[in-house]
Amino acid sequence: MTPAVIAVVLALVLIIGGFIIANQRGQLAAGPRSRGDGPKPPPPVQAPATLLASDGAGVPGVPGLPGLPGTAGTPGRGSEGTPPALDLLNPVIPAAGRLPADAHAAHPPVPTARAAGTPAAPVGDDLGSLPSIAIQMAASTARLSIPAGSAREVEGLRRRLAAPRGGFMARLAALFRGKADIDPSVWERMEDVLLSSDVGIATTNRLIQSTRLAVEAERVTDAASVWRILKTEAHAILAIEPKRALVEDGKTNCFLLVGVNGAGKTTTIGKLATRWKTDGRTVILGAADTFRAAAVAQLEAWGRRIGVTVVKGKDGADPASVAFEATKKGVDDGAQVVLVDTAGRLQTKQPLMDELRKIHKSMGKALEGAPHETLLVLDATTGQNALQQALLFREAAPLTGIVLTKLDGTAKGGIILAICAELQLPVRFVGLGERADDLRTFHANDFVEALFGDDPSSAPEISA
Ligand SMILES: Nc1nc2c(ncn2[C@@H]2O[C@H](COP(=O)(O)OP(=O)(O)O)[C@@H](O)[C@H]2O)c(=O)[nH]1
Ligand SMILES: [Mg+2]
Repeated sequence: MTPAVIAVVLALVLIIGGFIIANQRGQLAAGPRSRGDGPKPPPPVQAPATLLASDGAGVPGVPGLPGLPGTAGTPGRGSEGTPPALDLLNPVIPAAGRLPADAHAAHPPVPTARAAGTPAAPVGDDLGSLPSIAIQMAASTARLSIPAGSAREVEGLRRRLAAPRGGFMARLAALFRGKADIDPSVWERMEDVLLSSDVGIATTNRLIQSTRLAVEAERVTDAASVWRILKTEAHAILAIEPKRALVEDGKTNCFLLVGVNGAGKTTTIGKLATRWKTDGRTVILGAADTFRAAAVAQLEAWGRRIGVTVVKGKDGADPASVAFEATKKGVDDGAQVVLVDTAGRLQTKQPLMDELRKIHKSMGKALEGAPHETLLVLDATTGQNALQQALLFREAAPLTGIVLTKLDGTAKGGIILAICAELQLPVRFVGLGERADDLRTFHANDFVEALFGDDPSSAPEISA
């Protein structure tokens, strides 16, 4: 045999061997009751939140119990691969809250416990297929709960979240309220509520699956316990630890805000500047949305109101040069905060992304490491479309966090779960109105507490 023939034979053996192993793994992960809707092996089962610390590193209070891969705090599928081509001018709006079958091609959903259209299985019916180690771990840690939030903060949030609480949460709570025990159809009906509240297919599946897993591990069927577990699993999705403090002392902290027109960038900058100025920090604003004179004027109005310097260019100036000048002024003045506003017009999608790339780079030229935060501003009322925007903007600049605005204006609000689960980016702030003080620093504990309350009876009656 020549060396070439030996090499070909060896390669064939390796490929066939690899195929057999991969196939066996796929069957293991799918278990005996997988959906059976295609030959593709589904990704492994997610561990329930009750198993995980918020940073995904392990279980608090349970030494030596490691976190499992692919869950809270670990890079998710959303950060891998090439995002699908997106057309924001013609967004895919899923009918009845459901995404088209190929919408998650680059982000395959966690398999559901049931195939579409088939009746939901009774509680725990298909949990025999879950790895027994996961169930044992869940059982041993099932009593872990979310750390208590600050009562005042939670109460304030609860009032401002009246719209999503009256819609999304009220519909969810209605599945549990007044019931001693949950009935088997609860999962199917929960799926409908989550999908129609902008949670999205992938995250809905993840949430339901991990909740069912933990419910089985705890061996509970009463509505109050299932509600508590659902809340814990939602918290695990939302609790993504930011990599750094927003404003570090002794340096010029530079922020770049990006997002589509109308998302709330300029307003958020005004709100942040108000907050940090009130805290006694020196703040500089950069008007790099030079596309419309009105945009510069809007930022200047905020600057005057708050009493902070606004760096702007001449009409039609290069936005990157404005961002550079603002950053440089921040450094020269020893300012603690520089906030750079940008344009978000989608009619010129590609130039916008090129422009953002240039702005990002120019800030880095003015100060090494800047911008320290690139925050994507998303409007919660745009639902699943916000997720598509995020995938697009992520190509233009390395995003470090999300500001989710207008949560006061939607009866849905489930997009916050989808954003965290699929993008694995921390939500830094939520916008709850148009006023300067209507911006809240996002704390997953407080947020979940405000939305869910102690039990289903604390949610309002359905109002929308
Ligand atoms: N209800 C509500 N309105 C908001 C919020 N944030 C921004 N807005 C409003 O959304 C509109 C667009 O905001 P703007 O900051 O100009 O968006 P930009 O184009 O991204 O800069 C304005 O009317 C804002 O007052 C919010 O959290 N809640
Ligand atoms: Mg603006």
